[in-house]
Amino acid sequence: MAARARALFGLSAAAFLLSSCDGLGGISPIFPTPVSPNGEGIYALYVGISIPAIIIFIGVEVALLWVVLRYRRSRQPAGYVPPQIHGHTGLEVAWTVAPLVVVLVIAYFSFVELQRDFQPISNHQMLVVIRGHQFGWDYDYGNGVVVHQEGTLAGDVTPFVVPVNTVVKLQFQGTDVIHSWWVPAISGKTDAVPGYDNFSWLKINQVGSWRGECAELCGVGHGTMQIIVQAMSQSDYDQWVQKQLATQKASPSPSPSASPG
Ligand SMILES: [Cu+2]
Repeated sequence: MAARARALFGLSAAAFLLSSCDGLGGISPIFPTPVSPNGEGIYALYVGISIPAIIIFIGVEVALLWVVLRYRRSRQPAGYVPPQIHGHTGLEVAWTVAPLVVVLVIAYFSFVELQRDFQPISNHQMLVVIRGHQFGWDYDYGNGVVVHQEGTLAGDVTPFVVPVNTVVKLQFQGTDVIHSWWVPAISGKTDAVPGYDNFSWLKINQVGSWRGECAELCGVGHGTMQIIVQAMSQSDYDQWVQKQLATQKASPSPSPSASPG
């Protein structure tokens, strides 16, 4: 009976996990296909760490089970004492150095990736200032276009539009509390902190839309802070800019420096 209940629970948990893959507004629990060089770098790093980690985990667990079963007390003569290795210098050095090497290799590749992804780059073709607020994101293109986006769970949020094949420098600011901008297919989590600017960048080589969300608990509306990044061809993007300029001129929105409401 207990086994059946467990099986049922396992099945429903699996069904929930699979059904939530493309749920409204959420991001997939499965790694998306990266579409920006930094997203690709993060994915490669993740795979490069995970595969050796899984191999080491399986190796340790198999060795442990083998020792526990093969050398269990009931199979040894009464009063048996196994060979003692306490104080064995060679072994002590080996099992100190081996994990140290593993951790240093992970640290090195992680550090290189972080340096690549979160620098204020200077070879960009476009700069967008992304401001996190309670609860949504503003995208300031610096040419008069400011996309003011309010978070919602009732459908899709206003997308952050970029042209394809363009290096876009991203400058992050927080207008009230700390938020974190995260689109897994494109970049790592970047905190939007009041009074301190963080930087990242993106370069998307295909037309499409990718989802993300705020990754820093920032208040009651945190769950509504969805992100949609939409990459357009350069000509579509230029048209989009003209349309934004026209509508913003028709109904001027409050300047981004206005006090948060
Ligand atoms: Cu937030």
